[in-house]
Amino acid sequence: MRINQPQLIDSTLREGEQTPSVAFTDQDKHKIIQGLCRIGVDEIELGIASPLNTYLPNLVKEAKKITAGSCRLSLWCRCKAEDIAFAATCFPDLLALSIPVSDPHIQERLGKDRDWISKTLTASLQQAWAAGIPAVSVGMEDASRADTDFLVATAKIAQQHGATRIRLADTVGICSPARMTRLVQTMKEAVSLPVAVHCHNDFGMATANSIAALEAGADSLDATVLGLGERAGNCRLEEVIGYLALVLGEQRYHPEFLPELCQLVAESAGRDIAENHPLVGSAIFTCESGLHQHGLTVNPDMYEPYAPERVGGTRRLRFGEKTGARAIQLQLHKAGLRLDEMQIKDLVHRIRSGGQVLNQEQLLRFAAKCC
Ligand code: HCA
Ligand code: CU
Repeated sequence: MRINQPQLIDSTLREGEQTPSVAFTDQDKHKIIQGLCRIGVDEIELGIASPLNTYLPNLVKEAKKITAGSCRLSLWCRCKAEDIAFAATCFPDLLALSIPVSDPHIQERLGKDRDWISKTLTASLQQAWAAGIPAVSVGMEDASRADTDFLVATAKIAQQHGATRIRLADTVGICSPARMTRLVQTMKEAVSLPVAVHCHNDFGMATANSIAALEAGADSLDATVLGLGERAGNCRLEEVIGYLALVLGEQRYHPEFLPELCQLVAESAGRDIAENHPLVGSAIFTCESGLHQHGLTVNPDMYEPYAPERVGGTRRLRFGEKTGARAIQLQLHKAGLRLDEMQIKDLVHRIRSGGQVLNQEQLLRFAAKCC
């Protein structure tokens, strides 16, 4: 499926830092910005513009030095006059204004009505332009639970008042790919602005929903490293970079730098990376089962969607109770070791019942001892 050339917005330093107990130091932030830049993200959301976040003007300044114009630097804020005024003093390349669009958020949380939302959004956009902010995105919070007519009407207001793009937030992660597809199509039909999506991972579908959005015509997506974010987090940057670069052949991103960046964020956030974590888990290229080992030895494409080296990994074969005769035979053959049928049978039996898992080197040593 053809997709528009996507724009990746990283929100590790904004939504990612909303994760309980995650607080990046300035130094962490600088290194993360460097890593994101190297990978090729198009925009970095640096934080929440609020007068309480006094560190932000300096962070934007530092980020400009680090990125040297290679990606857009944005700030996120609510539609509050003092926050927008503060954002302007930080000189971001773009301000991501956020406004709730679902009735529960509008009525129960804010105690307002739809009309108030429309007026507030209009005033906020006018204020942002008047303050000299060069680009303004409008994020529609809880878009996936909003009334479609009001969602469209809000997007039209954003367009009418010059918004640079709109962003649909699946705030509680309830979308499925098909639902996300419909949401994006509705938006693309309603306005001529670039459409972004912000997907949460409450049901493990954030990446699938983000890719579905791109396939449905969306122009940008939000992601965070390791999916850091509220609750189950957000769309994982490593997964979308991986999919775009390694499956769809998008050349602008550099998945080979993912392990380093993910490790850095994991350490800064005090998180472990599961060994089977997509793209960056330490064991994702380790194989022990006979069927897969045989296929991998014939041609790695059989059981790998991309070469491990593309993400700085190495294929590792392990030989133990799941390993079959054919896979072992192929390994020995490749190493120039010739065993007769009886010897192979005996070797396989000993490996499978030995209660140990051997690596390739250990297998060869073990086999040499046996013959
Ligand atoms: C949040 C807000 C947000 C906003 C997204 C956006 C969401 O819950 O912290 O402005 O595009 O998920 O709705 O992150
Ligand atoms: Cu969010």
